[in-house]
Amino acid sequence: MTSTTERTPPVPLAGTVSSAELRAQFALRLAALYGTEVPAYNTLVDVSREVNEDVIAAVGAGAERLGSIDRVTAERHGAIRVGSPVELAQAARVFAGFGMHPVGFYDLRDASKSSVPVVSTAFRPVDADELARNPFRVFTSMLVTSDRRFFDERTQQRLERFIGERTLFGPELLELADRSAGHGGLGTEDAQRYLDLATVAFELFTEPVDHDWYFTLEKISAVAADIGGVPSTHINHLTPRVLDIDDLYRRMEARGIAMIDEIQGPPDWDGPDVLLRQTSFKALAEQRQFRHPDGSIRPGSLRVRFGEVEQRGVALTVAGRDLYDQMVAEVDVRLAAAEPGSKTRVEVARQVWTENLPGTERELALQGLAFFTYRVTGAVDGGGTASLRELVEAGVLRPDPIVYEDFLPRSAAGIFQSNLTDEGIRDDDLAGTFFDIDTLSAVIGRPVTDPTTLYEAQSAASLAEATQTLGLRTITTG
Ligand code: OOG
Ligand code: NI
Repeated sequence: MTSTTERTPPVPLAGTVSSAELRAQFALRLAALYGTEVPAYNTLVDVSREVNEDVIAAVGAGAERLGSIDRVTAERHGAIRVGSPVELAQAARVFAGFGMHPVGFYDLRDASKSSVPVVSTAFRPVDADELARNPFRVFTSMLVTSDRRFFDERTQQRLERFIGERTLFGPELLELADRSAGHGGLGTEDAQRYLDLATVAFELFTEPVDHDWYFTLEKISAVAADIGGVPSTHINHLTPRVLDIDDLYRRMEARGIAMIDEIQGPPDWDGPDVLLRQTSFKALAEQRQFRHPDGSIRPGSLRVRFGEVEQRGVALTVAGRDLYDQMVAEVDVRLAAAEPGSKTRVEVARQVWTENLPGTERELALQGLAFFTYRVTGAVDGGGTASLRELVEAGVLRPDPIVYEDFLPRSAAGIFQSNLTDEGIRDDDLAGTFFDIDTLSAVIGRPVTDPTTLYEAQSAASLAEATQTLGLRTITTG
């Protein structure tokens, strides 16, 4: 695995636009584009801004505990879907020029009840200061055409031929992206060209869609049709970040926008925000031109693109994540045992969380369940050993939460799923194609980082610095 220092971005030359500036511009360009394609997105952004302003007015500086208001206001994630290893490797080059690297492996084939034949990663900045400059990330899914649970041999071949014949990212775009990645930015003119070409690559196609091919695929999986049944990739959704997702959900419904039934991820509860909570409005009908077998071209409608919003919390350690996964499983068990309709998932979850998860950030830190950096706010007699607990309890160290920058497979599957009108077809008697973080790294041609190593490194560096500042030999944890 590549270390964090090896990933330190190259310092851009004077007169160039840095990859962080390029990334911020890229996020703005995509937002402008997506707002013209799916106007309901603009409503979501407006409501998100209102919610954030109200939280800041009510809570003040405390609202910035998980990121400055400037960062949160500008923060977006996008989602795109590609059809082959070649397309994914090229997407990785396009994103690398914006200082966005593959982090995390998500297998949505097993995480969903319905037919979602993709594996995914997220391209995002990895260093804390790059994240602070602009945290734009893109959840990127690749269709697994060889997976027999979804595609028979004939469909696989036809898919691979169709996808092999299209070009998502042209040579000029890839060349500019490589140059930007190598130099940490581009000269002003090249920067504009790179942004133009990269934005156009994610614009919705206008060419007609082969009607019969699209709907053959849609019967198997609407996600497969959206990837392998159309001439190019496009933004599936763009997601703003809010400080109070429950409030946002109510305000969107009050405006008459149909939201999915539930907020995905952790429940609304009295303890600290952890990981990620997400919700979305349902995919809207959009017109496309379809080419029919008799050669005629006629309009029809599709539902694939939607709007999503998220609230982020503190990143969990491996132990914290295990506990989280156990709580999710416990909620399923209790919900299955309850009288149908007597309790909502959120009600059950709130109960399970209250019983199992510490209700304060401090205890999350001291029990090693979540990641924090530590600020020195006092002094001790140097030279010896002290425990993290005694230092925090004496007010010598103050834990600051490290925000979760990644995604949750079950929520991602829930988001995919809630927007499918039909479950599709999946034959679980057949073996799937094997994929893990290493196979995905091989496809991309560069290592996909395990997100936990990034949080761990950040937390360990801050403890090492605190140990030195306090003149201690060691600070013991756990
Ligand atoms: C991606 C769905 C996952 C998220 O935020 O969890 C996702 C997609 O629909 O392509 O974006
Ligand atoms: Ni998303």
